[in-house]
Amino acid sequence: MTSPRLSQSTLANLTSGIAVPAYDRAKVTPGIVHLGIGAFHRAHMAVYVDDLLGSDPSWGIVGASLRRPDTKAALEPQDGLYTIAVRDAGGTHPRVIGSILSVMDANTQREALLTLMADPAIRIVSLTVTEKGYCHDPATGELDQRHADIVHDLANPGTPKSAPGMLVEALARRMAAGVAPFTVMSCDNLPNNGETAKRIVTKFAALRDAALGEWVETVAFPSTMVDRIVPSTTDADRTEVTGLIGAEDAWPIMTEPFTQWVIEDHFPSGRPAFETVGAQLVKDVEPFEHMKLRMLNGSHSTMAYTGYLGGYEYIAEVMGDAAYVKLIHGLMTEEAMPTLDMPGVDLGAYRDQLLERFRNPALKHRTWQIAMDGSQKLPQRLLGTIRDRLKAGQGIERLALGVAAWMRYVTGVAEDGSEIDVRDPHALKMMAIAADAGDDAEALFEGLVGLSEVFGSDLADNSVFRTAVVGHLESLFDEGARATVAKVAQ
Ligand code: CS2
Repeated sequence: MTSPRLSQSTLANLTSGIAVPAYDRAKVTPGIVHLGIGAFHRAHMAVYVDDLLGSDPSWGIVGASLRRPDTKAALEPQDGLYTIAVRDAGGTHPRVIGSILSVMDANTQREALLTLMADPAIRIVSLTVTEKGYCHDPATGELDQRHADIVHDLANPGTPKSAPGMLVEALARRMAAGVAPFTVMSCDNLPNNGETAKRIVTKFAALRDAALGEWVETVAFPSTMVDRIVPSTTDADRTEVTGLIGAEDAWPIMTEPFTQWVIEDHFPSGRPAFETVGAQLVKDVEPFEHMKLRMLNGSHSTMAYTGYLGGYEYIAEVMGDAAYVKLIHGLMTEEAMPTLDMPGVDLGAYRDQLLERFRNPALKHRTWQIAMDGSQKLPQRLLGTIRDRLKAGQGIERLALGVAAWMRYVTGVAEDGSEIDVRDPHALKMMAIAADAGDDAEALFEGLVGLSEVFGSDLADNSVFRTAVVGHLESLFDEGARATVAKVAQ
């Protein structure tokens, strides 16, 4: 028997005991537009908002996708409803989320989306557009004015494609109509994500028009530190969730029990009472961002490249290899933690909790998924830590292995000679560099370190960095990832 589709009208007939929205969805009105309605947003912010709509229904979310229409196609027949399925060793625990009122596809509904973003009812525009969605230079955090979408949006400001272009056009319409700006809340894994978003968006606005640039200077861009591990949903997940809830969900979200959200409390146009649903509202998010990017994400990227090369498909499998665990424990303890200044936070306990989360056997988190977009991720995950340590004359052996494994990975050829599907905005450029270098570690390092948008101009000339990374690269080529990890972990 096929199950009915999850929707407002089938909500009452789900398997008994499944948690569903406890508030009247008909009373919820939009207060937030979210750009980049991917799995992460639906496992994180949309859940916090779901928790608070019962006490304040004026903060419903309208989600928008800037690239692919598939989320809209999945959620529209479901009236925006979807399941989050929390997985741990004890099983899969489903809950239906109702905070997303509708989803818009920016490519086909651009004008309607801009009109909504300009509506005074919208007081927050939040973002999970991934690192590359900011159209910036990851090494400096500045707007990349040569980016094809930015060139397009400056020439066609009324029909923008990029996130900065959409934000600025909506803000321009608010300015023209005498409507106060919305607050822009970045929820991406960027350092100082609020400040970074502000720098990029105000630059774009100023390039459009000086007066607009000045007005955008007054917009609030609070920083946030977001954390929840969210692997991509598979067909097997869809089948499992459909069986559990008794209705077909075209796009459930699979996640872990842990969730964290630290938010800079700067919302002049108002905000939901996020603190009542588990978020931490603070004055300065930066230390939390550093801690998370350097410890969680730095470990993740290192495990993704060394793990993929070593033949491990999932993070939990990597964690089954004692040498890898030792490497990651050492990377956090010896190399990342000493660079962090977190009074009142027990970093050792934070590390141990991360190792436990990475071990979650029920979470099928692919190394390949985390390996994506490394050129956008390396600067804040590994290179900042490396710079701090080099300045202090401290060792970088494990961090340098993360960088070397990335360089080895982007050659596009695995250890068994099979092709690696390298997903990265610079993939073509990097694979051309790799093809020229062959298996000459020095030449590969030389070519890739020349990507100044990733490495800036300082690291290429640093002999300690060069020696460490080239040494690891030679070992990766000659002995393979598992043997190299075992050696470096010692
Ligand atoms: C991961 C992150 O895919 C990746 O690059 O490192 O998405 C990670 O799972 C989240 O930042 C956890 O909060």
